[in-house]
Amino acid sequence: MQRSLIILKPEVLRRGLAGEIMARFERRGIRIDEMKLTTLTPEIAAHHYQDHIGKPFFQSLIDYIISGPVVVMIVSGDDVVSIVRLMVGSTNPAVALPGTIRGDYATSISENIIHASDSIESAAREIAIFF
Ligand code: FUP
Repeated sequence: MQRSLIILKPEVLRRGLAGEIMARFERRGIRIDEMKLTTLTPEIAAHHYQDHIGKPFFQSLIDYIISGPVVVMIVSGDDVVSIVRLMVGSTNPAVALPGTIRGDYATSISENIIHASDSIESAAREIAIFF
Protein backbone atom coordinates (compact mmCIF):
# COMPACT_ATOMS: atom_id res chain seq x y z
CA MET A 1 0.00 0.00 0.00
CA GLN A 2 1.47 3.36 -1.08
CA ARG A 3 0.66 6.90 -0.03
CA SER A 4 0.76 10.11 -2.05
CA LEU A 5 0.26 13.80 -1.30
CA ILE A 6 -2.17 15.80 -3.41
CA ILE A 7 -2.61 19.57 -3.32
CA LEU A 8 -5.61 21.16 -5.02
CA LYS A 9 -4.08 24.54 -5.88
CA PRO A 10 -5.88 27.88 -5.22
CA GLU A 11 -7.58 27.89 -8.62
CA VAL A 12 -9.61 24.84 -7.58
CA LEU A 13 -11.43 26.55 -4.71
CA ARG A 14 -11.72 29.83 -6.63
CA ARG A 15 -13.45 27.98 -9.47
CA GLY A 16 -15.49 25.66 -7.25
CA LEU A 17 -13.96 22.46 -8.61
CA ALA A 18 -12.86 20.75 -5.39
CA GLY A 19 -15.79 18.33 -5.15
CA GLU A 20 -15.56 17.38 -8.80
CA ILE A 21 -11.85 16.65 -8.65
CA MET A 22 -12.06 14.72 -5.35
CA ALA A 23 -14.90 12.66 -6.82
CA ARG A 24 -12.56 11.47 -9.59
CA PHE A 25 -10.18 10.02 -7.02
CA GLU A 26 -13.03 8.45 -5.05
CA ARG A 27 -14.55 6.90 -8.16
CA ARG A 28 -11.18 5.41 -9.06
CA GLY A 29 -11.11 3.69 -5.63
CA ILE A 30 -8.37 5.81 -4.13
CA ARG A 31 -8.79 6.28 -0.40
CA ILE A 32 -8.53 9.76 1.13
CA ASP A 33 -6.79 9.24 4.50
CA GLU A 34 -6.30 12.87 5.55
CA MET A 35 -7.57 16.15 4.17
CA LYS A 36 -7.33 19.80 5.20
CA LEU A 37 -8.07 23.26 3.89
CA THR A 38 -5.16 25.61 4.50
CA THR A 39 -3.36 28.64 3.11
CA LEU A 40 0.35 28.01 2.67
CA THR A 41 2.97 30.39 4.04
CA PRO A 42 5.83 31.34 1.67
CA GLU A 43 8.14 29.27 3.90
CA ILE A 44 6.06 26.09 3.65
CA ALA A 45 5.57 26.62 -0.08
CA ALA A 46 9.35 26.99 -0.58
CA HIS A 47 10.01 23.89 1.52
CA HIS A 48 7.53 21.91 -0.56
CA TYR A 49 9.03 23.15 -3.85
CA GLN A 50 12.66 23.10 -2.62
CA ASP A 51 13.89 21.29 -5.76
CA HIS A 52 12.84 24.29 -7.85
CA ILE A 53 14.65 26.99 -5.84
CA GLY A 54 16.69 29.12 -8.25
CA LYS A 55 14.69 28.22 -11.35
CA PRO A 56 13.17 31.11 -13.38
CA PHE A 57 9.60 30.11 -12.53
CA PHE A 58 10.21 29.61 -8.80
CA GLN A 59 8.85 32.95 -7.55
CA SER A 60 5.69 32.82 -9.66
CA LEU A 61 5.14 29.23 -8.50
CA ILE A 62 5.32 30.35 -4.86
CA ASP A 63 3.18 33.45 -5.45
CA TYR A 64 0.53 31.29 -7.07
CA ILE A 65 0.40 28.49 -4.49
CA ILE A 66 0.09 30.99 -1.58
CA SER A 67 -2.56 33.11 -3.37
CA GLY A 68 -5.52 31.44 -1.66
CA PRO A 69 -6.64 28.38 0.26
CA VAL A 70 -5.62 24.94 -0.96
CA VAL A 71 -6.89 21.46 -0.17
CA VAL A 72 -4.12 19.09 0.93
CA MET A 73 -4.79 15.35 0.98
CA ILE A 74 -2.99 12.15 1.82
CA VAL A 75 -4.32 9.37 -0.38
CA SER A 76 -3.48 5.69 -0.29
CA GLY A 77 -3.83 2.53 -2.33
CA ASP A 78 -1.89 0.03 -4.38
CA ASP A 79 0.44 1.87 -6.81
CA VAL A 80 -1.28 5.11 -5.82
CA VAL A 81 1.71 7.32 -6.72
CA SER A 82 1.71 6.40 -10.40
CA ILE A 83 -2.07 6.04 -10.65
CA VAL A 84 -2.58 9.57 -9.32
CA ARG A 85 0.18 11.00 -11.55
CA LEU A 86 -1.51 9.47 -14.61
CA MET A 87 -4.87 10.89 -13.55
CA VAL A 88 -3.27 14.32 -13.02
CA GLY A 89 -1.59 14.43 -16.46
CA SER A 90 1.45 16.24 -17.82
CA THR A 91 2.95 19.21 -15.96
CA ASN A 92 2.18 21.44 -18.95
CA PRO A 93 -1.59 21.46 -19.53
CA ALA A 94 -0.93 22.36 -23.17
CA VAL A 95 0.14 18.75 -23.71
CA ALA A 96 -1.90 17.07 -20.96
CA LEU A 97 -4.29 14.58 -22.48
CA PRO A 98 -8.05 15.17 -22.31
CA GLY A 99 -9.43 12.96 -19.57
CA THR A 100 -6.63 13.91 -17.19
CA ILE A 101 -7.26 16.55 -14.52
CA ARG A 102 -4.83 19.06 -16.03
CA GLY A 103 -6.05 18.13 -19.50
CA ASP A 104 -9.66 18.82 -18.52
CA TYR A 105 -9.40 21.84 -16.22
CA ALA A 106 -6.18 23.79 -16.88
CA THR A 107 -4.45 25.66 -19.71
CA SER A 108 -1.45 27.26 -17.98
CA ILE A 109 1.71 25.52 -16.75
CA SER A 110 2.17 28.07 -13.96
CA GLU A 111 -1.41 27.52 -12.77
CA ASN A 112 -1.76 23.83 -13.51
CA ILE A 113 -4.41 23.29 -10.81
CA ILE A 114 -3.04 20.31 -8.88
CA HIS A 115 0.09 18.83 -7.33
CA ALA A 116 0.72 15.12 -6.82
CA SER A 117 3.87 13.45 -5.46
CA ASP A 118 6.12 12.13 -8.24
CA SER A 119 7.64 9.20 -6.28
CA ILE A 120 7.26 7.22 -3.06
CA GLU A 121 10.23 9.17 -1.62
CA SER A 122 8.70 12.55 -2.55
CA ALA A 123 5.41 11.46 -1.02
CA ALA A 124 7.07 10.68 2.31
CA ARG A 125 8.94 14.01 2.31
CA GLU A 126 5.86 16.03 1.33
CA ILE A 127 3.51 14.29 3.80
CA ALA A 128 5.93 15.22 6.61
CA ILE A 129 5.70 18.89 5.60
CA PHE A 130 1.92 19.06 5.75
CA PHE A 131 0.77 16.51 8.33
P1 FUP B 1 4.77 18.41 -11.48
O1 FUP B 1 5.46 17.35 -10.66
O2 FUP B 1 4.02 17.88 -12.66
O3 FUP B 1 3.92 19.34 -10.63
O4 FUP B 1 5.92 19.30 -12.12
P2 FUP B 1 7.26 19.93 -11.55
O5 FUP B 1 7.62 19.37 -10.20
O6 FUP B 1 8.27 19.82 -12.64
O7 FUP B 1 6.89 21.47 -11.41
C1 FUP B 1 6.27 21.96 -10.25
C2 FUP B 1 5.47 23.17 -10.60
O8 FUP B 1 6.32 24.20 -11.13
C3 FUP B 1 4.44 22.92 -11.67
F1 FUP B 1 3.30 22.44 -11.14
C4 FUP B 1 4.27 24.26 -12.30
C5 FUP B 1 5.61 24.94 -12.12
N1 FUP B 1 6.40 24.98 -13.35
C6 FUP B 1 6.38 26.13 -14.11
O9 FUP B 1 5.68 27.08 -13.76
N2 FUP B 1 7.13 26.17 -15.24
C7 FUP B 1 7.90 25.12 -15.67
O10 FUP B 1 8.57 25.23 -16.71
C8 FUP B 1 7.92 23.95 -14.88
C9 FUP B 1 7.15 23.91 -13.74
